[in-house]
Amino acid sequence: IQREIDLANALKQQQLALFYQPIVDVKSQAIVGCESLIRWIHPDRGMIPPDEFIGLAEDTGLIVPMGKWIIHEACKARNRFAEHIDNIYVSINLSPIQFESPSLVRDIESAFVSTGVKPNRIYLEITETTLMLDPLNVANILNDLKRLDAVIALDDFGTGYSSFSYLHRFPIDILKIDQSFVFTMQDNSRSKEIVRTLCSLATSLGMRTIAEGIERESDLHLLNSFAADFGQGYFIAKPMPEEDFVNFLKARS
Ligand code: G
Ligand code: G
Ligand code: MN
Ligand code: NA
Repeated sequence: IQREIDLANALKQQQLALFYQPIVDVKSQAIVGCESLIRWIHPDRGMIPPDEFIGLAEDTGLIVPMGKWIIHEACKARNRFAEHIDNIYVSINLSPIQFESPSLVRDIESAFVSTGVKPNRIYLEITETTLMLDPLNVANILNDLKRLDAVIALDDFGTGYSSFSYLHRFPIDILKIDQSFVFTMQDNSRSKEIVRTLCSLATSLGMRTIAEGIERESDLHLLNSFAADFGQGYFIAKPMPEEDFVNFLKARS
């Protein structure tokens, strides 16, 4: 219960911060976007990673107001980043619990309107878990979000149930290939074929691909040979505070 109170206070007392990890075009290595990733900067315990509090936020429902804050912050940040890279996008992770909130579409629309952000420069990352939860409700919400002109990315693809039916039942624009395949693709021929095949499948279906977990330059070269579109990973940069990310953009633009 103490942690629950702490987390509720964290939101009120501005102890939450978004970090940003750059995403590049695999071929040119130019920055095309970034993923926003939440951190809790605790006054006593220092930086707490999301794996240690998103679950609690979901169980208590706090993820809904927290998610609203994240969406708003990420939209504002996108406008600041666009001063350095015109067409940059920011992706936002959405929890399955946020899809149970009747106000999700309204909250996102109101963030778009109040920040004036270009909706197609906001990518919304969902997981297979969200799609399984309540498929009809989620399909309706995703269609509404597409009507707002947001972009939908399916995160961690390949780690959940990975049903191919997801790819035609839901309006998915982008397939994010999970890092577990990318880490191992140079040493494991099956991982490599899975990555190659997912790139080609996505392209055939008119989706773009983002490969996660690029840790070596040679990963980028291999992904380029598979015609992967975008990539992110420690080889390019780790998630970083906004100020560092802006400096990173300045140095690279
Ligand atoms: O940043 P890091 O790699 O530690 O993130 C760990 C996990 O936390 C990832 O699965 C990521 O999707 C999740 N996560 C990070 N930021 C957010 C966020 O803003 N909202 C939600 N719902 N999940 C997030
Ligand atoms: O689940 P999701 O894809 O949203 O989470 C992304 C997580 O992966 C973040 O916690 C981020 O810090 C982490 N991450 C990003 N790039 C790399 C990488 O190259 N290697 C490793 N080990 N983790 C990464
Ligand atoms: Mn993600
Ligand atoms: Na992922």
